[in-house]
Amino acid sequence: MAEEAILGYLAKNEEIADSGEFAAKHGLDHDDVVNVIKSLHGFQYVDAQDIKRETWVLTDEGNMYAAAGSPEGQLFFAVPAEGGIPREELQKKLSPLVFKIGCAQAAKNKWVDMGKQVSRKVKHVEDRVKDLLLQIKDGQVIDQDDIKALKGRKLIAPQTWNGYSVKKGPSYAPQRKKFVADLTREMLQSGDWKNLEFKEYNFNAKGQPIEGGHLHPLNKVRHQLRMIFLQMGFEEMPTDRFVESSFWNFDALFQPQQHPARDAHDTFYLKAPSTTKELPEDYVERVKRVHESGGYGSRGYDYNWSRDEANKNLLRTHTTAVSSRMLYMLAQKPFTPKRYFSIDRVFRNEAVDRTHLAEFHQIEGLICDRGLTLGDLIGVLHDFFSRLGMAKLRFKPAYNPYTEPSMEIFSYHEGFGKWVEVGNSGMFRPEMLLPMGLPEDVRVIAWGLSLERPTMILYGINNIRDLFGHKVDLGLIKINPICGLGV
Ligand code: FB9
Repeated sequence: MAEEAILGYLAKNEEIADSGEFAAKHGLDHDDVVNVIKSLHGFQYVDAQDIKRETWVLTDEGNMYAAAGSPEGQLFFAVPAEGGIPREELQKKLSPLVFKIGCAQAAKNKWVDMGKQVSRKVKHVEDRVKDLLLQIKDGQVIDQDDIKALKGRKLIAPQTWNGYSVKKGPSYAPQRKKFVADLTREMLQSGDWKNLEFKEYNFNAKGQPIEGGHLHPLNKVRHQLRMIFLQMGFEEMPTDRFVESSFWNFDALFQPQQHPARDAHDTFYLKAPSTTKELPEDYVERVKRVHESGGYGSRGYDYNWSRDEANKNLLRTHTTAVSSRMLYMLAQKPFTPKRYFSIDRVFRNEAVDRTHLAEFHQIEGLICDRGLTLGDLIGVLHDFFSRLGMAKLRFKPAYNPYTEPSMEIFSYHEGFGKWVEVGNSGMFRPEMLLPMGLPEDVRVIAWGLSLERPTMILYGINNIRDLFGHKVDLGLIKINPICGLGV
């Protein structure tokens, strides 16, 4: 509609001086005209210069008086021509705002006498304010003093009117050529292609965003760590069993039954199924004995070991529970050296804070072989962590119920400019290994760390809730960089 009008008008006229007048003259909505001009300008059918004009528009109050008359006008006509009207009476006839302003203005214009009885002082009045407001509404230009007065009464407000003057453009045509995007068989057969305009290829067009799956940063780091373990000749342990018995999670690791980690406010015990179905009875007997009275050179813990306690089911607190199962199974066969690793969820009934949730992913590595020493452990830790980009390590003696000696591992983090605790390690106690049936000279060195800590540091995530759980912003999952570990 507007397009034909504009292109048609320019066919016979040099220019459209003012899009506003043009729209008014052709009964078109100026906004439509502006949109068409912008589009025609984009395709160079026309050359549009924007013109600005300061105009005045009525405020909401201005619109009210343009419709109903100015307050003073309404007040004057509410006063009977003869005899006047009691002030209260008059007040009831008008809204509080109109009455208040009306009184002031009508008095100022000496139109009425504002006593207890309100009466007219003149026969007839012109509601000039209303007329002026209507003129402005109609886009007419009025005298500056009147503008100032109406503006002063907040009945009008300034507005910049944007329009265009339009001339023919370099690719002007009385009608917009239909640009076709594709050359079709029909066009070739009909020969229509000869007088068709083909749309230019926009080689900068972004194209449809290809949606696809995105790996969570935790899974990217997990993948890199798996690659590192596999490259170091480790086998992955099956970790799909979140529910474990206290026996494999604690007792098999020679962790005493009254150890604080075993009480409810550190461990999630299950209401159902509350107890495990079966355990290797002969092995259980040996674990009971080593806890109660030792053996294998150990004097044990000297307490009454409870089978019921060992039977309790829980959410595993560490993947070391998987290591105990795997080492026990290994001991049931002729001994062969093994390198095992696990990376999966563990659950701890701990206070949640910036770096701790009630669950995290534990990474664990262990090497089971004859005559291994602490030196071998330190050696493999240097090998493992150097592949994570952490070459400078320091070790601090530590304590775990299932390893002796034990060491906390620290790495110097260039970025933080300080030593960061990057894990824990140790040599599994004979009280753990020998009851399983592993040969005397077999030693098992092992270490553990979390998956969340390195991921938070590598991806600059400050609060663990932004990394894991229902508060994670999916945007992060979609646009996080590849994991540079081990590459
Ligand atoms: O992950 C930890 N720190 C860490 C690891 C890597 C890292 O990489 C950065 C890119 C540079 C940064 C930090 N930690 C272990 C150390 C601390 O964060 C510690 O405060 C929290 N620990 C968790 C347990 O919290 C209760 C991290 C988790 C942890 C601790 C110990 C083990 C596993 C996970 C273990 C073990 C073990 C020991 C002996 C034998 C077998 C397993």
